[in-house]
Amino acid sequence: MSDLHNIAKKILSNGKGILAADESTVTMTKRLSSVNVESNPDNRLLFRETLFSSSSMKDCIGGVILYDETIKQISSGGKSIPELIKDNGAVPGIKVDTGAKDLAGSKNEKITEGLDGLRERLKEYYELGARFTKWRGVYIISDNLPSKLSIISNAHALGRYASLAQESGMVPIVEPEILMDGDHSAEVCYKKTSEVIKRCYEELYLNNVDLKGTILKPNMILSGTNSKEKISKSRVAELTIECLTNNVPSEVPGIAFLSGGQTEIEAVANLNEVNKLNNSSFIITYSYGRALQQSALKFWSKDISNIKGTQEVFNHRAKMCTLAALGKWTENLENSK
Ligand code: 5MM
Repeated sequence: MSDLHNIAKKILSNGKGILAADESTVTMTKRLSSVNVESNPDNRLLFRETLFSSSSMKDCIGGVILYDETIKQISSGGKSIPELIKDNGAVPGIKVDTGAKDLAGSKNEKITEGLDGLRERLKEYYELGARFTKWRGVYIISDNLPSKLSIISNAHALGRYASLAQESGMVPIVEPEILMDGDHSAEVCYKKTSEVIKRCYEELYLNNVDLKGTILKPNMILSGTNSKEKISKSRVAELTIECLTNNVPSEVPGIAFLSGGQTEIEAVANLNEVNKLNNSSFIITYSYGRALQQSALKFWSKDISNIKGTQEVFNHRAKMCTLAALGKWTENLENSK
């Protein structure tokens, strides 16, 4: 089996998931400001290092997605951040897109940039220890959106990125994120997500990407944040599984959801339900940013020197996510802190 297949499996197996700690400095500054902590390189490193050295890393976290600043930082113990992550049993990864910018020709939509010079940046990240990468395309739902232009151009970029990542010896995470914003129904989310994912795989085929050495990071099928529709978690799971089995080629080893603004409990309960129903060949797990970090960040902000306490909060979240990735999460376990 090729190295890429092994890396993808290592990241996803045994209920492990991915910690998405790849917030750009702008996003991280928003997160830190929301809890009244100054956003500077030292504080960003301290919070992230606290998570990366938690005891739950070994059993729960298969991979950590880093941002350019973090992959080059040195931890307080003197190890590089990729080394610290590796020593704690996980694979270091890196976000390689340079962000979603306004899409010319379509008002309100975005196109993710970062292809220029990507081959050279990938080489540098590999040397720094990264063994997987991530690129996120962002789509919005409203009457006629996402447009054909957004679907085709974001998929094109994802295809070219994935091929370059594999050429550099790293597993590409392909993340087409349909935002939850809007008043649309879950049926509409299902239809649009299907269209987006289908087009992504057409481009991955075209770019000769080895699908067994990739991971998909999609949204779950949910109704929009402002929708009046309330659907049960078992309906979310049914629609999500159906959408994925109909549109994701079976060679893809695994799917790791983004949390997308769901609360920590919603993200864990929905993932658990999906796994209870999963009879596909896909490993289905998490690649959460907010749904893994929110409580820990809030706790840490009260006293940024309380490393142990912060780690306990994070360990609980990581454990709950892993139970959900195995379809074994319950509310009792959630509350058994
Ligand atoms: C962690 O947040 C990442 C985005 O940061 P920027 O917007 O600053 O680039 C994001 O790519 C993340 O990996 C995914 O969206 C999943 O995060 P959530 O919080 O949705 O689980």
